[in-house]
Amino acid sequence: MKFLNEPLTENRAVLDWIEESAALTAPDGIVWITGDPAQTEELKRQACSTGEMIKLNEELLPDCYLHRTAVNDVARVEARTFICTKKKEDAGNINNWIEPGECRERLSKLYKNSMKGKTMYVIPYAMGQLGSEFAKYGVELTDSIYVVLNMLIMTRAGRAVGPHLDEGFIKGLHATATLDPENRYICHFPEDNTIWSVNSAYGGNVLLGKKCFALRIASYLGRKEGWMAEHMLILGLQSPDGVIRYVAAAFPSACGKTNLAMLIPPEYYKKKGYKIWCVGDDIAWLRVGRDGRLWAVNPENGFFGVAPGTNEHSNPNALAATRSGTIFTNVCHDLDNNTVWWEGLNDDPPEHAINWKGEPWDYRKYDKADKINTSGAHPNSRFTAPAKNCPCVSPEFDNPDGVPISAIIFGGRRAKTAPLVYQSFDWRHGTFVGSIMASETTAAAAGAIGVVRRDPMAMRPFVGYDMGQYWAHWLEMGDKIPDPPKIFHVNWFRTDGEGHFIWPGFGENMRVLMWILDRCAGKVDAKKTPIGYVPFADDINLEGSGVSKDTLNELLSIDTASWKEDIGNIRDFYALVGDYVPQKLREELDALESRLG
Ligand code: OXD
Ligand code: MN
Repeated sequence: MKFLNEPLTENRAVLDWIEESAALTAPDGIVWITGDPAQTEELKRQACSTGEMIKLNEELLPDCYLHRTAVNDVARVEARTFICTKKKEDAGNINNWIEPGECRERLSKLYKNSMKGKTMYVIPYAMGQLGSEFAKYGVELTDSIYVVLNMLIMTRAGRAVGPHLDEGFIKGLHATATLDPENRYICHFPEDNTIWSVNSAYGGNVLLGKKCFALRIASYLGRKEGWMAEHMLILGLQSPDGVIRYVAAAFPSACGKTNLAMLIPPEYYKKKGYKIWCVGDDIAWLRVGRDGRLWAVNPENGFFGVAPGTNEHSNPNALAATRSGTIFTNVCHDLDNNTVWWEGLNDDPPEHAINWKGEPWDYRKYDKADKINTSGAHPNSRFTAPAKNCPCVSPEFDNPDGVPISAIIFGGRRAKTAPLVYQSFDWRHGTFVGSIMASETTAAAAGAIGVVRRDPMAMRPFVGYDMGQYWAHWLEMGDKIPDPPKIFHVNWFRTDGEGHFIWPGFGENMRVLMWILDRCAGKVDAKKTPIGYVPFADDINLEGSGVSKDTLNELLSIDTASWKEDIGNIRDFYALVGDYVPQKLREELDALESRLG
């Protein structure tokens, strides 16, 4: 094997697999990623010398870089994402499936000699704190320096991981190949702890520790081993007495997960001494703790956040996290001061700039109706920032035991159906509430407005096996947690007759978190309704919010007609999920229908 530096393990399984992958892809040499600063600096230098990355203004954005992906390769591609279990029914009706043997044969042709003239990088990495009961290990092979540098931010990678590979590891093979979108594949072999990704260089498809491992493969392992991998943020809410209570929350994309995770309390609460700590913004791994509660870690080490819309008002903590040591992808390059810009950063777009496609950009030609072609930054442009940069990163961030979860929150974007907040009756009903989660398309997106997309637990694109069996796993976990979190549902997106949002959102969402935690502590009563427990309006503090009691009453009202309409849509979705939908959830659906009358 053409190792250009010392391997970080002598583990035969690791070395044999690298050898086999190198025989297929034929790189000129193989480099182990150590995480040593000298190696990282040399890789950055190389990437800048080839134009793969652009070094930004060292004074204004120290150690920050800009990268552009191919214009046809700017987002996760669900249609090209596959779960390759031996039996199709184990992947389920929601996932795309290819038989593993056929998949390997098809992809081997694409991998063949694809690294000729290139270096193969071997990235040993951990998801979770090294040595923690939660931690799992992986090795990603890639021909992209951009991937290496992102993985060094997003995971705990390098030398220290070597000895842990003996505990087992997930194999990830990524080749950039020709970036042919017709032959782009993101394939998971959960029965074989393997991920194959080819013909993409976009983060969500190629940073294999993230969605591929920490959600798809991990959800499969979690079911086998009795824990959970979820698409959830984790935050801690500290009261003036110093006590911190934690919640985990799952929302579909574009529903403000990163913003909630880094929320700044409204003045009213800040003055009293309340504070929010961010443990994670995207993924939670959850286990039953020795004390009978559910405990969570964020297996990642950085944030891969959407840049557009991030600003001093919407999320000052995320913005602060991107001011050093960050890789920007597909944002706008401000040539006057060699910094970056994106739509929604401020009202001051750069005069001389290069857009996300690498072309000269004139902000005067921006057309909201044609964002992709006229914006400076791609709507899905990203920052990859170290978690430690975030001013509100939790002191428990590195705690190998994680944090105890008091509440699980599901949420979606619903104009009418869901009230601002409600609580499920119990874990089983809460699992039902998660299974019927949905979001409506908005006027901003192409296509019809108000179309409901079911996105159970925000995991539709991320469950590595059958959705019905995933719900069954949720129910089984409920039986295993002696002191389970309470389960809630929130909706920040309710609108009035003219389609305007009636809840201010952002920091004001703290008021809803306070009610949720009061419910968990048994401090407030609630109104029992057909859908769950809804707050009494007096129990949500509106001081300084600008929201009137009448508006709050409207936010908390239940639109029975739209709920009844929803029942049919849920039945259709359950039919699509198929035979493994647990009987208990079907009963919950019938019970909801009969309570609605
Ligand atoms: C996502 C992401 O697509 O976190 O959910 O990038
Ligand atoms: Mn996500």
